[in-house]
Amino acid sequence: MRLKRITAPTMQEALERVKRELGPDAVIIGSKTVRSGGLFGFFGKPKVEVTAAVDPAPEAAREPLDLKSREPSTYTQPVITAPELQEIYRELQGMRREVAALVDGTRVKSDRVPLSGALLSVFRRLVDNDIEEETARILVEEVAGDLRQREHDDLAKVHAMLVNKVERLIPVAQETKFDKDGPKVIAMVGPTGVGKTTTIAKLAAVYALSRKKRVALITADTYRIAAIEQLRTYSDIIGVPLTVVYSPEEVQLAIQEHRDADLILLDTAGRNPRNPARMLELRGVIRAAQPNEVHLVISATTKNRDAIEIVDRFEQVRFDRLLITKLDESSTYGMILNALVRAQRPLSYVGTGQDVPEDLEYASASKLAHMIVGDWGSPLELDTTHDTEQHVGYEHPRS
Ligand SMILES: Nc1nc2c(ncn2[C@@H]2O[C@H](COP(=O)(O)OP(=O)(O)OP(=O)(O)O)[C@@H](O)[C@H]2O)c(=O)[nH]1
Ligand SMILES: [Mg+2]
Repeated sequence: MRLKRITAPTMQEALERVKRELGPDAVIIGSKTVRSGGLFGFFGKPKVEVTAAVDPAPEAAREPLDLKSREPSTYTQPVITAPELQEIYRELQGMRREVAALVDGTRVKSDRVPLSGALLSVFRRLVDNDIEEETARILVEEVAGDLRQREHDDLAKVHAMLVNKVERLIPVAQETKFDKDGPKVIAMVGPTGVGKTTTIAKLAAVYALSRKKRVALITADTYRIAAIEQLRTYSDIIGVPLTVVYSPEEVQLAIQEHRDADLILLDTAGRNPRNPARMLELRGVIRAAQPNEVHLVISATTKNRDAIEIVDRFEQVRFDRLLITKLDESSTYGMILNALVRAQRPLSYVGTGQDVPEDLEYASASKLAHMIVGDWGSPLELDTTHDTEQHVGYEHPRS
């Protein structure tokens, strides 16, 4: 039996290659989704890996049967001719292929659910922590592949590996570097009420007061009178200038006006990502400002599906970093991983409360990975459907 492993972007393409390379008699004996390229092979595109087997062609396929040479010697006229026999053989081969394809269809599905026992419980815990099922499955499958079978129940080991893998999936943006070529312009965009203005106030305070940088604020949020007042209050307290702009042209003028600053923070109006007209306005502001960095601000309390939609819809505006606020208000953090996987942009800061400026931190991949995986303080409920082995309660590896 000849075995061959084939990787292709889709199952259909993989099957076509199997047919081409191994012939129509090949039987699929396994398939799985693999990822390559991208960060840790994870941000790369999923591919299908198919293992196929083919038997050397039976003699019948190579040479016509010599029925005449067979016993009994009294044989005079064959009931069936060699060409007819060949035809029947071909028909049988065709049926065999169809059956193989049917079996393969079921196999592909069941291969996608190889988790059982401890690993299934771990998978469920990740999904409970709001990690998308597909991501959770890939993570657990990767951990399972890296560990020996008997280590799958060692939850301390599984937890540590998962944290490590999640950590490697969290790209963190480099800190803004200042140079003498003019100010760095950082813009905040995002849905309404996520903490854009508060985060700008926190950054302004940190850079102006602690780092002694020349900071200027620009707000394009003239949508609500209160929004201007909110930022003006911060600018007065921190002691940095604020310019209010009413059009994309005015944004350019304001940036010009503050050309001696080290850092210009541009606040924008919160936008409902489902409102195309408002999103276009915002795009106009960002295009005019040409910021060095655009941070898409998302609250950690956002539902998974909404976070994905926000990421997708803000693509048209432009963003190069994700900034997560209200970490303190959420009890699960899987959404952060989902948004990162979707956005494929690094994380910049995380907001951890309402206090200006102390409740702002640089994103830490390790800290977030622990939060996303969860600390599994309580023993996991083991799934015993497929695995009846007794399980010992899990102790958190850090405790
Ligand atoms: N708990 C918590 N609250 C926050 C955080 N960041 C901002 N907030 C609060 O969220 C509310 C909205 O904050 P804003 O900064 O006005 O939000 P925004 O995105 O500028 O809102 P719009 O300009 O109206 O779109 C305020 O009550 C903030 O104090 C955070 O990290 N944690
Ligand atoms: Mg605001």
